[in-house]
Amino acid sequence: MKCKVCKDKAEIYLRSHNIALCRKDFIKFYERRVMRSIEKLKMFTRGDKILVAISGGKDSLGLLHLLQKLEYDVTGYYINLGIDGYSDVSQNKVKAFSHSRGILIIIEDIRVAWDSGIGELAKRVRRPPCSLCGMVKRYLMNRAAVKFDVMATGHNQDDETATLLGNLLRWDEGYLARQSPVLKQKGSLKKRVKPLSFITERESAAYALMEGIDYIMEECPLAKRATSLFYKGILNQLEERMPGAKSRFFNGFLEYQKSHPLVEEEEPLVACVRCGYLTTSEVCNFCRLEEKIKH
Ligand code: Q46
Ligand code: ZN
Repeated sequence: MKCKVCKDKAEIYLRSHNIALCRKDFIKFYERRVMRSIEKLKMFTRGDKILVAISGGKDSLGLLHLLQKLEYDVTGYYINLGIDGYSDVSQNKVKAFSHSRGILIIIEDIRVAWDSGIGELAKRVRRPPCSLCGMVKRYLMNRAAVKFDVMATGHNQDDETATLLGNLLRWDEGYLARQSPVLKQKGSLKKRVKPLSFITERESAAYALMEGIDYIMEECPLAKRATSLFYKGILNQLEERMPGAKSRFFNGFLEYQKSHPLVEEEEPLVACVRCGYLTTSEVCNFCRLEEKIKH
């Protein structure tokens, strides 16, 4: 197969775009699409200080790499969740990435404050690990983002589509209203953006490989029971039968949302009496968790 642009040997075929591209032209094509999302949705500009949340995986490291390449002002933010056989490997990848590219990365380790990893904590407070992990990560990221203008995450189109399916299956209006590639700043909670929202998982993996990014390939071992993986499997089966179904589903939702905006029932946000974080109750979930762990 030949590259549609330069007629050299193609390295990737993109079924949903019906084009084959060589390495050089795929990278250009990929970067142009991410750039377009950033500009069209006014995610950030070159004057903004951007905190990029990274896990050591292809999406987040690929995003950080791309934004540095495009000369944005970026800093990485990594949380070591203390997951056996996984977190230390991913932290090493993140450190090597930071050294080789001269990108500043802030590293936080939850074991420093709590003496145990997220799996152990989840057992202690009897909560599903991913729900606890999500809450802890959100809190720490928002806290770290205070000194920045915007926070970017590496969620790709497959992640967003799986989330959308889950939200629809539960008819969760609140989550549906908030599902967007751009979430505006709310008080001290900084603006959050997902520049890879229109990039598939496969494209993101291909970009990371072609750009020589050494990322952690294994999934988090605690993800095995995660429903999001199950939804991704279902959506991939759908895509197999009906090419383009995933992006039609996701883009269609975003279009629909524009003309029929769902109104999020907003509970007033107040500052947590312990830490000052914006929350809907007197004490935020994070401080409540700390308290539970202490006892
Ligand atoms: S890190 Fe945390 Fe994920 Fe692992 S425990 Fe679940 S939420 S799967 S993105
Ligand atoms: Zn608090």
